[in-house]
Amino acid sequence: MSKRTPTATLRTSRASLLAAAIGVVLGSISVAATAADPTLSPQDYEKSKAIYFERCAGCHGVLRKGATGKNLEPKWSKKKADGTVEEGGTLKLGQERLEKIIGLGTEGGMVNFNDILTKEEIKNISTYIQMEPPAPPEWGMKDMLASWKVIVPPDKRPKAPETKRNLDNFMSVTLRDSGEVALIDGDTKEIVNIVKTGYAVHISRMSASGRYIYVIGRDGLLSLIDLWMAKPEVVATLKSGIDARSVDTSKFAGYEDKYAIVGTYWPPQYVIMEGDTLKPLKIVSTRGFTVDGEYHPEARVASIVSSPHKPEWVVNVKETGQIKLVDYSDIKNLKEVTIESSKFLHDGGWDASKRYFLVAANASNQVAVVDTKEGKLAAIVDTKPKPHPGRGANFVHPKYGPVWATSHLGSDVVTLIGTDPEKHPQHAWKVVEELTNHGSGSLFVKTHPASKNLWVDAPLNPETEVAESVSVFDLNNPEKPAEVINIAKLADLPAGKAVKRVVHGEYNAKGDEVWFSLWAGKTEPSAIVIMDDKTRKVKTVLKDPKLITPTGKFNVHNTQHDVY
Ligand code: DHE
Repeated sequence: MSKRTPTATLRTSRASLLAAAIGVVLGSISVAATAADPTLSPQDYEKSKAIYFERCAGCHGVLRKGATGKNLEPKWSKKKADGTVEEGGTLKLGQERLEKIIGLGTEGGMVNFNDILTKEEIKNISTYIQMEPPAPPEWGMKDMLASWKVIVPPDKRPKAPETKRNLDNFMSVTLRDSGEVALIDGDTKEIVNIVKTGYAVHISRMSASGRYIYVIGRDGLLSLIDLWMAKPEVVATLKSGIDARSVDTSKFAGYEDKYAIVGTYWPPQYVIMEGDTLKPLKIVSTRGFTVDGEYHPEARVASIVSSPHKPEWVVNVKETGQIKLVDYSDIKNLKEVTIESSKFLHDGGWDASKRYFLVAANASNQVAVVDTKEGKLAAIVDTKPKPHPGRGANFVHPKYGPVWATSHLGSDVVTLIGTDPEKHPQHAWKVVEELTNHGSGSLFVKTHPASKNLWVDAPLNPETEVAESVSVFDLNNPEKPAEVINIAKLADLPAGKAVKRVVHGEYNAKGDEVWFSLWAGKTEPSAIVIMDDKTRKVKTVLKDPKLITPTGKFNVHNTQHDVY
């Protein structure tokens, strides 16, 4: 890559709303650009930097080396197997082409941004990515301790639940663009509270007891919510990093509610903390070598899952393809098993027995399977482009026995992988069937042990009709073509500019309702559509104006017990 002469040092403008929202990542950062290169005014640069962090870094990386999304460095070169060198980069693609890709999206799973960003923003971000990427600062123990807040200490919290509500069926709903979660009573459908959490809040996970919800924001802010309070509130926070996506807790017997772990995208590391106060205890870097033996400076932590059978977390390192089994029985003398799998690890879930963890290596078009009993890789399964399971879906296939399902960002199939090496060894870790989804651009599949349906979304499909619909498969007869239901129409919201993307089905605790989010623009009405699982008809639509950009929904029971 070409070296450039730094000509300007740009500082975060307090006036920039977005920049303020993501805090320290946008602190003072040097920018390298020469007069001949694409340039932006300091204000547009700061705004584009914030948009890049908010909308693009997750897929393309802070250093823009690419993962789920393509490499976006201004210039890159790579040696091919035949010894020739391939060159590329955003400078080569050029302004016009970049604006087109960002505006319209691609069939490969890149969403169209023309309903999310203004024309001016698309123009500026296209210029911004032709400039050298700035590296954000590190984030160590001193920074974490300085950020750590215990708002209600454990001894001042309730000794027993202060509510008669059925906490087992609460839903923690991500309100993505307002940086909040809505706590909804799944039985009465009332919003019990809306609490402030991290910016562009991402996921919620439960403590083993079901009392605490851990919510991670993209800014690395971890919020701990105590469900036992009459009105559940945030009782502790920790800024665990600068950019984060995953959190889990210690679920093995004897360690319930004792520890939590956050995996960060930047800096690339994980942090272990006390479960009830969030006091940080240990930070472990994940920078290192890929399965190909190349050093990667941005080896980000993607999914984390907690074993019910051992004091162990499965920590998936995206860029390196290394899966860490982290033994939390002795934090001071921490033991890690490092399993080589496949690069670009992203999201995944347990098989029905919770012995095997299946994780999408999405940009490698593979699913890696870890045998957590043996502490070994069980298989790497080739799939259609860009598998994206969420946590996947487990069911017993009438022909192939127990299977785990994933849908795909880059293909319109739903892949079924056999998961029972003991009773169905001929199907284990093989793609036994590919069902046809109503489009590509899918993010999540969902079923429940009490259900005979498999629900599949496609929110990132560039076609509005597809993005606003779901496919429902009959698990008694999976080959039968899916019923396609336009969920957005059922909500009967006023027409707006933004596509009402239907995202993330989540069951209630009993498994007789499926909740879908309509993820529209920040200033446009959104909703949660609750479907009756048996009849596949709409049951209720939650349209409260406080539900701003709802996306992920985490049912307490299903999240606590990994039911999917
Ligand atoms: Fe997610 C899970 C990363 C964008 C909603 N997402 C995950 C996980 C990772 C991840 C690593 C697994 C966590 C775990 O299990 O420990 N997500 C990323 C990204 O890097 C990406 C692609 C881009 C980004 O900039 O963040 C991204 N994710 C999104 C969204 O835009 C979604 C659709 C809406 C939102 O609210 O952000 C979104 N991601 C989710 C949800 C889950 C998730 C709902 C949990 C699924 C579950 O059922 O458990």
